[in-house]
Formats: sequence, C-alpha cells, structure tokens
Amino acid sequence: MATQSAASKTFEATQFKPTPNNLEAFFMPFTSNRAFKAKPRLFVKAEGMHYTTIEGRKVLDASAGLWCMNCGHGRKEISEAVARQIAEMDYAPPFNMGHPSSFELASRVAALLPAGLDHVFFTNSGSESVDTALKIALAYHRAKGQGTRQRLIGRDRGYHGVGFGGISVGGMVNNRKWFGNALNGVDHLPHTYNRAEMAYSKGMPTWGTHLADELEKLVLLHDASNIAAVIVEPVACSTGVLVPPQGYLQKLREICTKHGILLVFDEVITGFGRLGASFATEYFGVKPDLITCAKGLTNGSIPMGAVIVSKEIYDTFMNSSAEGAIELFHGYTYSAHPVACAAGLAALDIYKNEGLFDRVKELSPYWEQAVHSLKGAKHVVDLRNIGLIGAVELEPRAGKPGARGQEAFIAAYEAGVLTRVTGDTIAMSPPFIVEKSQIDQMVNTLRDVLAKID
Ligand code: PXG
Ligand code: PLP
Repeated sequence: MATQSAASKTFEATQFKPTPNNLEAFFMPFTSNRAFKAKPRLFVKAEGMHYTTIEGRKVLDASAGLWCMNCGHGRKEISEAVARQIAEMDYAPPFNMGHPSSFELASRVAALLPAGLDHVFFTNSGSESVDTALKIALAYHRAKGQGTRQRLIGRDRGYHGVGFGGISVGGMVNNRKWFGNALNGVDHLPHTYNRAEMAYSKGMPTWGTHLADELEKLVLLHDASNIAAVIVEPVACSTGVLVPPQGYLQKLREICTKHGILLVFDEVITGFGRLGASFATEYFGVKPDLITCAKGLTNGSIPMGAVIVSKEIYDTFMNSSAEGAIELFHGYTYSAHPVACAAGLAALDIYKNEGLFDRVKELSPYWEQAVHSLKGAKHVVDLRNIGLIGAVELEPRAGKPGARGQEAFIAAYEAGVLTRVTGDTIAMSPPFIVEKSQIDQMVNTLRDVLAKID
C-alpha cells in the first residue's frame, strides 16, 4: 500500500467540513470575520426591492446591494439573457479575437456619454477599471512624447477600489496603511467636506469651490510636465457621501485643461443613473478625459467594469504606434466576457425601457425631503443627499469612532432595512424602482433605530 505523503495528509487535515453552514473557510472581505461568524447574517433570495434572509425574513434593500442593483433584484430580462449567452457561447478570448456583443455594448455605453467620450475598455470590477485608467493615462502621455508626466493625484477620503493603483490615489487611511508603499509619486487634494460650513446642505454645498485651487499648488510644486492625471469621484460615496461644492468640479476641469493634466472621473457608483442623469458628467456638465465605471453596468448581476476614454486618447494610441502593433499592453482574461456583455446589454435595455434615469430625477426631491426629515433625530449631526443617494452622519460615541454607526446598521437590518455603514455615517442608495412608501419605511426605520440606541 502506498504511504500517504506528508503533504497530502496536511491537505486532508486542513479541510473544513464542506457544508454551506461551515463559515470558517471563507475569509470575508471588508468584514469583521469573527463578529460575523459568531452571529451570521445570510441572504438566500432577492426579488424586486427585497432580500430574504436564511430565516425567511424580508429585508428592504436601501443600499442596492453595494450601490449596484439599480434596476432592483431578480430581473428576468438579465437572468434570461445570461442563460441564453452561457448556453450559446460561454467564453471567447478577448485578445486577438472578438465577439459581437462586446462591440455592441461598447457602442451602447459610449452613446450614454457626451460626444468625445467614445471608446470603451472592459474590465471586471471598479478596482480594475481604476488601475486600467491610471495605466492608460501614463501610457497616453508617453505615447505623446511626454513620458515625464508620471505623477498621479487623488484626493483625501477618496475610494478607488483596492488595487495597488486604487489604494495609492485613494485617501481612506485604513485601506492604505496596512499595505506598504503602494505607488510612488502620488499626491492628494484635500477632501471637500467641512461640517461647520455645510452641515445639512441639500444637494451641492455652496461653500468649498476654492478647494479645487489646491491643484494649482501641486502644479507649482511638481511642475505640470511631471503630472499625468487627477482622479476624483464626482460624489465621494464610500467615504460617507461627500457632495461636491458648487463649481468645484468645473474648476478642477479648468485647471487640468490649462496644464495638460488628464481628469479621471471615477463613476463606479455615480454611473448608470444614480444621480438622475446617465453619468455624473452629464449631471454636473463637466467632461473628464476618462471615466471609470462598473456596478450598474450589469445591474451588479455579473462582475464587469469599464473605462471610457476620450477620442483624443484613443486616437493618440492608434496614431503613435506602427501599423499592426498592439497599441495598449493591457487586458484581462475576462475583458468583455460574453456573459457579462449579455447582462450589460439587458441592463441597459431595462434602464431605457423603464426610463429609470428619469425616474431617479423625479424621485430625487421626495428623497431629499425624506432624508432631511431626519434632522433632529437622535445622534444626527449632518444629512447629505444628491440624486438617489443619502447619508445620515451620527455623532461618534466618545472614544469609539464607528461603534454607533455599526450598531445603527445592525439594528436597522434587524428592523428590516439594509443600509450601508462607513464609520459613523449611514448611507442609503436604493434601487431606482423604489416606491415612495418604501422611502418612508427606510427613513422611519432609521429614526426609530436611532432613538433606541445609545
Ligand atoms: N471606485 C469607486 C468610486 C467605488 O465606489 C470602486 C472604485 C471599486 O469597485 P470594485 O468593483 O472593485 O469594488 C468602488 C466600489 C461601500 C462600498 O459600501 C463601495 C464600493 C464597493 C464596496 C462597498 O461604500 N465601491
Ligand atoms: N496570474 C497568472 C498565473 C495568469 O496566467 C493570469 C492570466 O493568464 C493572471 C494572473 C491574470 O489573470 P486575469 O487575466 O484573469 O486578470
């Protein structure tokens, strides 16, 4: 009898009993694994505006999953398109080969954007979109003979996903400080939040436009000839919903244009209707050179992201290399995955057929009034809103930042409403199919929950 090798014994010995109820093996992302595994919260079904928990309880989805289920859950148009595509052709290599729906989806995405933002590169997530956009920015300048333009500028409290590029330009300290040096040559603009100046602003605050001038200081320090790109979220969502001051994005655009610096809008959350316009670029009337997106592109159903680049950038790549050469040395095994493309096309159909971006625009005033009705609720120190996004900022518990926010999040979940928490800010961003009565339920549940917790 062959003796079992030490390696295979170890292998056998380390397996957890593979049942769905054994929670140990899964190393959960951005979660207190120990707290969760001691008291799990499991969803097993999703339909329309609701999740169903493993105990059979319905939970109203006030966060559109993680800001991604814009058309609501269980959309048959999407699941049927995905099923058809996976049966017809499950995969096609994206390097040197193609398939029709990737070209169709790229054209459909470009058609949602202003003229000049015409070309679409596909990724599998927001994080990959951000790293792709930063690489395109660097390669673009090099292709133009300006290879000294290598510095990247992000913003404090920015979230650009979890790739090394994204955490470098991002400004959320916990996402960065554990992971070494990340990218060199990165600076950060100040964030735009100032409670003393803007608490309880409805929509865009009037204070803070001047903060865009900080970019001029970085240009003075480094010289424009060394700066490749500035990346910002038009609305900084993950960090607690920081709505840009009036005129701020316009000013950033002007300074970038003046110095030949590329402007990247990270629209992973604001893309696909969240503000009541196709993208934030339309909402704010400011045109960046690159846009990153993901999430709503497939209604969160199949992982997919994209980077939209200007005609000028695309043409530069096409015109600066020899005929027949590869223009961009970058891509993913699953770029433009046919199943994701099918989901994307179906999601874009739903947005269009149901007029969902307009629905967000129509619901926004009701949403604003509902969110701001929490003024005076226990612990609340600020309320912010834009489009179908709202934030309820709580006074942190003395010496325990984040504890009250986390408790409020759990209590709201137990009371039947799924929100999202960052520190002591509760964020809400419901699917666009939300009814007014459900908006009331979200706000009333939060008010009750806040009254009960310390
Ligand atoms: N950029 C922005 C602006 C984002 O909001 C990413 C990049 C990264 O996308 P991926 O697909 O790699 O996760 C995001 C993602 C939250 C939350 O609750 C936000 C995100 C992801 C998960 C949770 O705030 N945003
Ligand atoms: N690592 C290895 C060993 C690979 O072979 C590949 C792709 O072929 C990757 C990483 C990159 O994977 P993806 O293209 O899915 O990002």
